[in-house]
Amino acid sequence: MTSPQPDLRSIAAAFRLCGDFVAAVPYGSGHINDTYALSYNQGGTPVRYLLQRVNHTIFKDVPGLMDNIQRVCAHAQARLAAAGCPDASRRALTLIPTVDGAAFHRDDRGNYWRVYVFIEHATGHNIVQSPAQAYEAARAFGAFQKLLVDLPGERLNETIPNFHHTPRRYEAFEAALAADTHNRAVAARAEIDWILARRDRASALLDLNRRGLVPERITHNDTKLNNVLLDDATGEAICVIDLDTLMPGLALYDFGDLVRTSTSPAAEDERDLGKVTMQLPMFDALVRGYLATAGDFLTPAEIANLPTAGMILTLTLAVRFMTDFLQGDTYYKIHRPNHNLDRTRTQIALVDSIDAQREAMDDCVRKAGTRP
Ligand code: ADP
Ligand code: GN1
Ligand code: MG
Repeated sequence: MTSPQPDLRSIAAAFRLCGDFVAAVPYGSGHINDTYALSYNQGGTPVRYLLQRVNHTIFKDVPGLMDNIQRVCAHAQARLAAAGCPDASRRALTLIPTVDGAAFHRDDRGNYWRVYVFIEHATGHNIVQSPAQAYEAARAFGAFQKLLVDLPGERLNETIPNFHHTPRRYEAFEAALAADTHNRAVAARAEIDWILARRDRASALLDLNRRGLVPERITHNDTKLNNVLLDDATGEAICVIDLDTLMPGLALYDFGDLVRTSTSPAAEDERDLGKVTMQLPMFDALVRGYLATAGDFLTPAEIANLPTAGMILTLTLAVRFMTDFLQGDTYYKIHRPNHNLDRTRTQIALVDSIDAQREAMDDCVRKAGTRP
């Protein structure tokens, strides 16, 4: 979102924050929202809060989205309290209400703002460093899905309809290609052809759902590695964050995006494609971590299709990044020319690496499924 710099101090004043405002600085590396760390002085002790402007161009029903988040955070906090958890505010996001008691603030320009308790001494990593990290991330997202199995109340709002609907993503890509409004197709011919050649894969996960093998669940839908905070001291995954896409979905979407973001030693926008590879020890750790918490409710088809999910989610992101490149970079934040094309290329390289190791990945899942 490009708009004049907001007056963060007055926006912060709309929330029930304790202490004296010190500073607000941009924070994190998310592609969608605008995130700031707010520093306050609470009687001599420095305290931070996490302030976010929700991207309402992308999320068209912010009140509905915030309703989902409120319900899930309250459910998580109730569970933690019932379990006697001593550090519940580090283990689940806690919204701080506005001075009027609302979950979000709307400013005079129509922007939506929210504040969370800042989780200190924990990091969302952009690149996986060890199988232990992969294990922890998958364990945490599996536990998060499990937490939501018995969420009371109505079906959650769909914050972005058809978010992981790969055939629809292909349709959007084909429309962008036909329009080619920025005359960029010529610069990406090889990548476009690669994507077109894999169109027949697009329905793989939806077909499993249609055949009744893979049920609808409540899923996170944006399980990239940096959306789970790992404790800086112990490496334990302590809190799942970025709940904007919480909605009905397939468990395989969540596992697939973990494979996409937690198996390669290269950044999502790495230009040296030789570095992009699906590392089997990371995949093995993801499978073990995920099954440790989700294994008791997943169906056999969900478990058997964990490798397919990794391939499909990575393919889908190749399609989405390419679509945004062709449309002139209107969706994802970019920080250099061709950024979305670079991101597309890493996804393509990762799908190729997954394809090349498919048998070994299937073996991994089979072995994990039979371990005690
Ligand atoms: P985006 O949708 O733009 O990715 P996120 O909700 O993931 O936004 O937030 C961006 C970054 O801010 C995260 O990657 C994480 O580093 C940091 N972050 C988000 N929530 C918290 C929190 N409650 N405490 C500490 N850091 C947070
Ligand atoms: C976006 O918000 P962030 O940066 O965690 C995107 C995801 C993509 C991801 C690619 C709402 O996630 O779907 O997988 O970028 N979120 C949305 O890095 O589109
Ligand atoms: Mg994020």
